[in-house]
Amino acid sequence: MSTPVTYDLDDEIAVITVDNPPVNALGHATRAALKDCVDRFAADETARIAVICGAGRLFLGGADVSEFGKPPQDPWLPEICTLIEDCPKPVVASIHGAALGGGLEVALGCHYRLALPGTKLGLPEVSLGILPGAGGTQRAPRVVGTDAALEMITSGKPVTPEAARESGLIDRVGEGKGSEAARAEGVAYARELLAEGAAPRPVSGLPRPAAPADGWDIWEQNLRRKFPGQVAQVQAMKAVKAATEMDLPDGLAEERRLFNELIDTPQREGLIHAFFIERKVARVPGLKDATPRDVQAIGVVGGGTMGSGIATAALLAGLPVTLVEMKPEAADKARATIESNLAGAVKRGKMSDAKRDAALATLTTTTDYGDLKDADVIIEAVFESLDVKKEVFTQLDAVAKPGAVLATNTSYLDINEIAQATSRPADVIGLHFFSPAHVMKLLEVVVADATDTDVTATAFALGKRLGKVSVRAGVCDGFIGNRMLSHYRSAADWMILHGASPYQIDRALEQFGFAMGPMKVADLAGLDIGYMTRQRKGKQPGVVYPQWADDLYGMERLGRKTGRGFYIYDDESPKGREDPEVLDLIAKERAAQGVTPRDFTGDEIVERYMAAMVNEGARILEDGIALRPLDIDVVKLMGYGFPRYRGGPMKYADMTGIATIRDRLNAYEDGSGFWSPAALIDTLAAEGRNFESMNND
Ligand code: T1G
Repeated sequence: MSTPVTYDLDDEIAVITVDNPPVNALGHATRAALKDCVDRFAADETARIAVICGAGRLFLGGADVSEFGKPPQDPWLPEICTLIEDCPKPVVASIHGAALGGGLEVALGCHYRLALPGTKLGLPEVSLGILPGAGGTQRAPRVVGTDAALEMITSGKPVTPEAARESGLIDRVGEGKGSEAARAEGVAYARELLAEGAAPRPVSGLPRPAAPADGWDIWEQNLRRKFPGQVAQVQAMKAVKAATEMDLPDGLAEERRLFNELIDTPQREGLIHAFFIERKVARVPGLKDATPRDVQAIGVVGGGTMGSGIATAALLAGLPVTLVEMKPEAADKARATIESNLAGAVKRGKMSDAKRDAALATLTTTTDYGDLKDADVIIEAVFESLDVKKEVFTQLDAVAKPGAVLATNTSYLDINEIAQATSRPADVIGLHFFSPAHVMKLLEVVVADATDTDVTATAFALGKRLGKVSVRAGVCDGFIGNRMLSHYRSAADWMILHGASPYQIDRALEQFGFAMGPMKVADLAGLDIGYMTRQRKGKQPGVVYPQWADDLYGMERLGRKTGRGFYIYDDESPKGREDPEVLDLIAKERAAQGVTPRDFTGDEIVERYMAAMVNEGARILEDGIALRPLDIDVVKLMGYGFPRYRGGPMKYADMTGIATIRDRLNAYEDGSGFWSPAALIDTLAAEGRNFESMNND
């Protein structure tokens, strides 16, 4: 078994290389081998200086996240960082690709630091519900100052090598890219340091950092506002505060104490779950041996908001686009929208001016379907009408080259019917983008009955190229995300009819962690969207019909875009204020249905809402619309504002207890059937299993 850390000499320079693919995570074996190599360097009389670098695509990806929740094994990472720092001979960190979390903390234990261009340098631990636990909260403030360290640690955002050099986090930006260049640059730097007679320069020798300019109270207030309900950020701030009040050894002990408090929190469990499923979701059961088709050019039909957004996403990924619209002026309007989208990307630093110009040079807007003849994937994004889409696909069938993938962006229509409008149903698939399509990362890949597995594989490969997190879904009304949304929105309607106010529901769910409550979301999307859906679906047995929402539509109160919906939006209250007339509409409907309203607590609102969400998720699994619970979690986390630190609705159910969810549903059931638990929930509860046990199926 090869060692995960190697030691070799380049003259008097010891080169310690971490080689633990895929990301040089500092798991137990790697930590033990790294410690052995540092000890060997200290004892090696030939070696006068050491360089630590990484093999493969990056320096060090941090602690091994899969070890969290298990008993920690020594040597512990903080000890290794201190061992390096206390080394009697200088140690250089030569960084490429990424130095994240414990990876950057190892570098901070070194005496000199170099990074190659394009390297990500960060302390992202709070995004996992923890804090830098190997000295980062103590050493970073000493090196870059308290304010810069607080920003880096509480945001979790990486910095560039150039910014790191400016702040003093690193000493120099090297040249080249990749592990070989990192080694060469590190050795050259070490040789320079030897020539200068450089001595070890431990961070522990730096003075204790000062308190932040704004003071701790302001920092804490800001963190609680920016990260509502989350605990890691304020806890990390407390660790940095210890750095300003204690000597390094005591500060390290306080950091360890604060770190250990976070390790056992539900938020750490939820965030780690989210981290892993966002990667696992792409490994779709049954797709392993499928071969994606080659994609060099994209066609888009329809230049409205979605079509232009999809075209923008393809251009951002360097793919040429041919966009077809019905009329020249519509095609021109689509081009203008795309240009505006790309200008926004340049403004956000996602694209250079030159790349934007080059991308636009590969955009063709036309009214001639024949111009789609060379496209490898054609994505339809026209009006949500089955007849219109079937007509479009008939035309595509006539012009698309053999083997071209024909995709529809429909958000709920039957893709099997659309596929049957062509002579090549095996090449037809759904690519459900979320608006704005060039920004939202979620992509539902909707597999129809006849879709070939290599077409599905092509869709996932395209999604990855577009920077999306793709989730496989089956064909039904609303696929995964919108089908669930429809059901838990009806749970909210049930509660409104029986006494809860829409504003109380929003408050309870925002307190639970949703960025926006369902009524605010509806006002933002436009109440006409919900109205159209209800008209399409009609009244369903056992499901409360929100007549008050239809009344608002009839009053042309469509939400933000008309200044009034569930809330009133005006200069006095730009974020919306409650509307007594909405409560009157609801009271009228309760009276019409003979319902006597009762009080609801915030807890009951959340528990009913979540029980309904989980219940529909279980039915989606029973119907095979989602293959695994993790697919459902990813959809809700990436596309519907579900609080990330709870890991997703199915993770929430596991952490709550499946039997508890079942018992709640049974207690709620009022004879309408709306609340009765899905068979899968009964089965899992009876077998003592949970949804996680289905994620490996
Ligand atoms: N531990 C374990 N596995 C990891 C990992 C990690 N830190 N990072 C990535 N992986 C796995 C990942 O699940 C995937 O597995 C594969 O590696 C490739 O990942 C003490 C306590 C490094 C920028 O937060 O940001 O240090 O799906 O697809 O796009 O204070 O991975 O192939 O089976 O993302 O090239 C802090 C997390 C940990 C970094 C590379 N470190 N990782 O991106 O590859 S906490 C992080 C990343 C800590 C200390 C604390 C990215 C990457 P699979 P990938 P990539």
